[in-house]
Amino acid sequence: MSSRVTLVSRSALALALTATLVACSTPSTEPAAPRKSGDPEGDAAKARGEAIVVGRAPAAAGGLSSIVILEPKEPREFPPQTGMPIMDQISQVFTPGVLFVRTGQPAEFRNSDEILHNIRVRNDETKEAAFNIALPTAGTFTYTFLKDGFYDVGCDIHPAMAAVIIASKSPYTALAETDGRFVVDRPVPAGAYTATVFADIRRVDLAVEIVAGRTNLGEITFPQSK
Ligand SMILES: [Cu+2]
Repeated sequence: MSSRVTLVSRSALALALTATLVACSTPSTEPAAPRKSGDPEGDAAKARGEAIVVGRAPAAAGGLSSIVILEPKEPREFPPQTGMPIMDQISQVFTPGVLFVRTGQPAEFRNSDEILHNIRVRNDETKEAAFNIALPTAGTFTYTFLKDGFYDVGCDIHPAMAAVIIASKSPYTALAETDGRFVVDRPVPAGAYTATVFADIRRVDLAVEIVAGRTNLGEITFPQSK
């Protein structure tokens, strides 16, 4: 296992953190569950050469739960998305507040409120605008993100409205529970991957081996900042 920690800037969650971080993660790959283990989901995945991938990332901090993205070591084509990711505006709240989208595939934005909103989206790292559009009641807008990364979402009319979009080519992503537990959104084909874990403004990249059946990445920890 190797790991690498870098800092990411997420202005939506901006917190001052000056510490230099050192990798301190101990993921483990557990063998697939045996037959009649009471894990029919894992057994079914195993029969397809895939794995249910679970683990525990740091608990939510800075208003955002941890995020996990698995990228295969060997680049490959991913299956296209089966449904369009949707971010709505309901009672002056972006819903959901965190949305995964697939880079190069469309996502839809909606306004279900009786009032006008706009949607301003920019890449959090480069601060480059993705788009900024006005969206009247019942309006929809479709956009295709072209670059992997975190995007800040806001409405200039209602400054309290904020959301985060995570664009990734890989469909193997997870938004952790507030206590840090996560299950990757869909079964993952067995093989070597890089698991990137974002917790607050910290990021760690872990080399992991996904074994068909059920792979537990264990507890992913970050050192305490000084
Ligand atoms: Cu608004």
